Amino acid sequence: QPTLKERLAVLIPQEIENVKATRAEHGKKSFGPVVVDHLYGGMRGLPALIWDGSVLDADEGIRFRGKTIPECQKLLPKAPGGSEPLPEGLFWLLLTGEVPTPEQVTELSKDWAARAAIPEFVEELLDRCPPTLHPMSQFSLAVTALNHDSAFAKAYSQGISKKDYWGPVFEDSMDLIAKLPNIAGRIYSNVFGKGKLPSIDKAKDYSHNLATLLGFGDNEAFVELMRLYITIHSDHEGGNVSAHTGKLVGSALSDPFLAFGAALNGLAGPLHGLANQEVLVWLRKMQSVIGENASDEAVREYVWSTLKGGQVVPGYGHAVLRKTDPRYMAQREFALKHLPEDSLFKLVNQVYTIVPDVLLEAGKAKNPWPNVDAHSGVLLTHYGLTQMEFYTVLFGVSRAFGVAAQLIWDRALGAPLERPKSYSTASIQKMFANK
Ligand code: NMX
Ligand code: MLT
Repeated sequence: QPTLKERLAVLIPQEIENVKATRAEHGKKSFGPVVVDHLYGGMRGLPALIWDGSVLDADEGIRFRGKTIPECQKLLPKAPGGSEPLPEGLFWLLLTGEVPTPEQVTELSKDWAARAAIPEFVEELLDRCPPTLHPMSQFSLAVTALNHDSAFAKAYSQGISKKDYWGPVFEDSMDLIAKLPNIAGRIYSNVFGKGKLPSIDKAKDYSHNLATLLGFGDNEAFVELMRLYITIHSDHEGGNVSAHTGKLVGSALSDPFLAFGAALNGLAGPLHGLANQEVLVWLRKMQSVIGENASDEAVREYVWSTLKGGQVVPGYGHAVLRKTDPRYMAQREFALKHLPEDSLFKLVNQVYTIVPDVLLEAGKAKNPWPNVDAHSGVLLTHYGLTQMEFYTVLFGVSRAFGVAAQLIWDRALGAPLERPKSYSTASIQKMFANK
């Protein structure tokens, strides 16, 4: 059976021809007009990027290479005795569009375990960070520093030909993903005083090792949660802040460590990945104000007070989605199976029955339904991972899968430097005067 890199080497020339043919046939076709509001409105809905791993439908949610989350849960290989997909298989799917065999997934687990060690100077860098530095800042520092050993940066400085870029970018991407559990584990241990890190077990899958490094390796349900969590957070087409940032920075031929370090800085914003931390902060604050087991009316009033205070309700709304996020539903299914009686899960359900109506009544949010971040913190809290400042780091470990897959394809297909056109308000006024 071919390895992932061998399979890619076959697929790349075919895809180069496929893109050529697509451009020859459709290259001059229009998606419709670009209007001035696109420029002021955060480019919402503006077709601008190629992203092959996944496409988001406003009503149906994400499909990874055409497959929904339930389809991935069914089709991708699982660990012996497990029922959630192994993220190794999802990475294979994102990169190739194909479902790997269990043997191919096992080889990927082994490959990543073999690449997992981080350089000593990166360990020292993390050890010197004050515990008060947000885990996401530490994460981005460490990932950026991995650029020290970038195969692509080295090959570029030695004059590698454009047609060969994808090889070292593939190696860097594999190293990047493989090293994230050790980085995340070290940050968790340093910031939350968890003591000496265990080492990677080369016979275990990626999620099992991540769980072990966080101190939860003996809890099989938590390991399963990590498999589901990494699978569903990996990719959300190309326009979200982290994915787009990674692609943009990669387009300057910055190596995958620099590109993904930048992506993490975007993920660290409260309207994006940090929302999973914000949800827990908001829920806890609500409990401190209205008490536990509060009535629906008290919850409704609290939601209104959040809106009246000029704040957003974290975990609700989306720039593209217009229905409940299927990633929320996948986590809800997990909770119903593993922790139906959890009190925080019950609160999340209660909030789910109240917030959409309030947001609709308030009349501003285009999507009143919950997104992925409304649910993840509750699951982590249930198993004892209660440090909410850490939650976005786990989102970041997962997002590396989607960003890395596209970086490899971008370099394989010779994607150009991104450089859209910008305008000033004065220039727009001048351009459209008397029109
Ligand atoms: N609570 C309160 N107001 C909201 C919310 C919300 N959850 N969602 C949207 N709005 C407001 C939004 O702030 C904007 O107000 P204004 O006109 O005063 O600027 C108005 O509704 C229209 O915004 P939309 O067009 O519906 O949303 P947009 O595409 O601009 O933003 C989000 C999308 C996700 C940034 C926004 O819904 C939001 O801030 N949600 C809460 C934060 C969150 O959960 N983010 C995580 C997203 C998923 N992820 O992981 O990245
Ligand atoms: C994501 O997973 O990136 C978020 O849902 C945000 C988005 O898609 O814009």
